[in-house]
Amino acid sequence: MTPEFAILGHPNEGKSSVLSTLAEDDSVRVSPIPGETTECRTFPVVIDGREVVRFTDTPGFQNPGRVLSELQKRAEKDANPLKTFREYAATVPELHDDCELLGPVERGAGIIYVVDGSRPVRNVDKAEMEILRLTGKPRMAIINCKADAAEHLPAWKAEFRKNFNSSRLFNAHRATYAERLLLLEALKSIDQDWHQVLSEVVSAFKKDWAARNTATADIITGLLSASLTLQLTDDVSSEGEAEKCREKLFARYSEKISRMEKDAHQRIRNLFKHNIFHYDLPPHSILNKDLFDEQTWQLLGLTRQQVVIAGGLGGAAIGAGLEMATFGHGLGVFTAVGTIAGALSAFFGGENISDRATFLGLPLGGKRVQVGPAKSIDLLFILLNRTLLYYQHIINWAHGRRDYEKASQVLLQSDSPQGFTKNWSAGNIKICHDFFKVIRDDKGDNGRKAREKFKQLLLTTMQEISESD
Ligand SMILES: Nc1nc2c(ncn2[C@@H]2O[C@H](COP(=O)(O)OP(=O)(O)OP(=O)(O)O)[C@@H](O)[C@H]2O)c(=O)[nH]1
Ligand SMILES: [Mg+2]
Repeated sequence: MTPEFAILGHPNEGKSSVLSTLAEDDSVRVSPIPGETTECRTFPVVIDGREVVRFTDTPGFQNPGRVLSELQKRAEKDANPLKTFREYAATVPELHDDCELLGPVERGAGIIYVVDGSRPVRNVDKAEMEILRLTGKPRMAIINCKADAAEHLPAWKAEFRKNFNSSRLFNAHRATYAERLLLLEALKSIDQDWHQVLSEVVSAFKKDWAARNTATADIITGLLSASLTLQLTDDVSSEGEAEKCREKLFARYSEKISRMEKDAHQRIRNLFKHNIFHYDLPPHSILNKDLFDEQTWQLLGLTRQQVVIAGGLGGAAIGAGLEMATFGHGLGVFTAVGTIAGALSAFFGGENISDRATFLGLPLGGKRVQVGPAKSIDLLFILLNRTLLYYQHIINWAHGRRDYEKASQVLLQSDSPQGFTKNWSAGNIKICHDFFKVIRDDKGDNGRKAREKFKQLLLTTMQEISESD
């Protein structure tokens, strides 16, 4: 049987937000106005086509004092006081919400009680907790602090010790994948009968996460292969035209790669079930900079030491990298070479590659200008770091979070201005280098091995990002 948990509590404490984050469902309605949820609604968590657990959103308690006294009255004489109370409450209009919210509990759902721990405990809360205790159902309390205030936490915890099988801090706006798993793990302990089935739920969550990471690794290798092999050519008739043509080609080249990058990011976002909102990155994020912005390249490219390592692995792949590194970051990678076009041509070619000998068999005396494929491994590192940064944003964006503008200012202070590859070892650089070498030709055993190793490196890195705070 699929385990069900009902999220209960006072109005506006963040019940729907907690549910949204736990179930990774951004279709859950959340609102700053109390009383948003008026009917129960069940959200299934489906993994591999199978519903593994379901969470039910409920309206907040409206009359906890009255509900408690009615329940207490019945507790003395009825075999099932919850049932007889709900039969009674169904006939009293002002008890609509209270009757509705206890529906899932009556049918056997476990209870997750949500409070905003940044405010003091009041008598109505105590009444609600007593109601839940009287139901006799397995229950856990969640402290969702809406503001950064810890002074009331000891009082809340003391109440919870009396009334719940377990309690946990869980922030609907900031909870990460690791914290969601910890919460599910903790749910196991609230009732022995659920231990087995919830262990299966936890394994299903882990397996699903690993599958998403694998799909992300495929998206990243696909993006890198497509952009690093991208090649644009155009024909011109004179040397004078060639310079203009190169510039145009560079513009098209960078546009195309930017589009491929956006598309890859969109696919990653879908994998992690972010559907409804317009996703704004924090203003300080390096991802707001253009892919071909100088700062992007300074911060996310190879370090000087890594350039030297890559150089040692065989000159071709580092292209202009070594030259760039010796110019020094302080000078500005791009200006050091003179012009953007100059810098780009160092990285991506852009020279006249051949005389355009014939057109329909007639000699024209023109030139063919070619931009790409990337001569240097730097583009691989830039795209890789940017995509991993995007991944970090996406996996840490809690689904219950809806205050996008405010959120974007505080979100992810951990968005480091440097790339994830900054501290990579020579071994890892070699894996990237080998991947870069086979990127244009993935046939044969060597190509397959190099791709596999690179993908493994991506998976390890993503795992580390998932598990870090
Ligand atoms: N800052 C902050 N705000 C939160 C948090 N959780 C919820 N909120 C906000 O609190 C308000 C109420 O959240 P809901 O999830 O709708 O609360 P609810 O308990 O379902 O409310 P009702 O359905 O009206 O009973 C919304 O504006 C949320 O964005 C949190 O962890 N931090
Ligand atoms: Mg709600």
